[in-house]
Amino acid sequence: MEIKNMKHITNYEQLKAVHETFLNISNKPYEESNGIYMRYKNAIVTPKHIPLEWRYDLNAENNPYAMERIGFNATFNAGAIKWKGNYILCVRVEGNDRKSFFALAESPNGIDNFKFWEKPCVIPQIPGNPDTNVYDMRLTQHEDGWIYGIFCTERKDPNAPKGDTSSAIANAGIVRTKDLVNWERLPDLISNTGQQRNVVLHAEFVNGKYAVYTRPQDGFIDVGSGGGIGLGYIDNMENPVVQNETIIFSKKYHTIYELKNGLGPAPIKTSKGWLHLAHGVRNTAAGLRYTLYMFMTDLNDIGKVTYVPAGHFMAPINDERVGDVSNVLFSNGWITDEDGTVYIYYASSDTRMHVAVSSTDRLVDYVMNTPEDTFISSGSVATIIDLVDRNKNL
Ligand code: M1P
Repeated sequence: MEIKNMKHITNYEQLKAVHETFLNISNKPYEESNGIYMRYKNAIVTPKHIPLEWRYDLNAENNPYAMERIGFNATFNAGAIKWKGNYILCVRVEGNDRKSFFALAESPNGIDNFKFWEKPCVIPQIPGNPDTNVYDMRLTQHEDGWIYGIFCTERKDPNAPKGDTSSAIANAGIVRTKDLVNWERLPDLISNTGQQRNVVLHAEFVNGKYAVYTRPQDGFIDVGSGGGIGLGYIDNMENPVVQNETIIFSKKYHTIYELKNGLGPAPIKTSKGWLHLAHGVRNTAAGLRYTLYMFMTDLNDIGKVTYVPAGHFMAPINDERVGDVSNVLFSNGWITDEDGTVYIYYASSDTRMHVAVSSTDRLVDYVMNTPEDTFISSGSVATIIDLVDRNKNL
């Protein structure tokens, strides 16, 4: 039976043509910028980008109403890597069934025309201990020759009291690949500091060891006493025991990372130090607010934080503010071109992916020359007056 006035394409060729036109829409930057980065107007990967073959049974005999058979809810928190000259996002795709998985989307220019590869990634399971849900993969091209993907694996808490159907345990799952197609599963991270999320592999060996940024947490949501970005070392990724884990960047009262924080993508190496992008979380009457911030660590001592600009680097604006989990920006992927252009891939409100473009020079300048937080209002005023006075004397 037809439904009166329902606008719906039932011709598959037409459906494909409309989808193809949508995928090829070009993206334009906002006219205004703060000089630090240039945000692009269109979201770059959304559920509408999901291939029709994943959503529809395209056999009209099986699907006479041309109805969607599998629905997708969100595409967000993507890892990123430059691969064979193209820009690849390892997207967290969430189905209507609430399960997240990883799928690669590729663009020739990093800002638009992202298209998913034919099929989602197949992540091998640990025998007898399958992941219930997986998300937020950080891709690191390590100097050992492998591309590692570290992601959050979530499983039901086996010690949850009867009737508690929500308590879960988060840990870091680890895969590696040489072609982005075949993924080898390694054991999950072994850490003695509680649950783990936002674990990121550093791209270089440090004193012959693998270095991992961690985010120990007491519970699934609350970081509790373990809060902060940690750094630990692993001898062998096939037995990933984290040793000497210390917190290098703590949460702190009355900052944008008052409640918790977590590292984004693997840091970018520059002549001045390692550039880091992270998220900071604070509580508000409207719920948690996630913004992005940057900091730098010492080139030769990666545990030493050298520069921390005050406040957020990026916060949700306009439509970015609203989604499944509103008031959230989250980033776990960026790509640096050989000429120093940096593509910052970020998700808004746990719903869709965006891009902002900057350069290593600008980001280094931002991190080194933005005033630090004084942690009190009168200090902020003094910082502003200092700038006003210096401008007056020009
Ligand atoms: O909902 C916001 C984010 O919450 C978690 O991040 P964190 O552990 O730092 O609080 C993750 O579930 C992340 O995927 C999500 O975007």
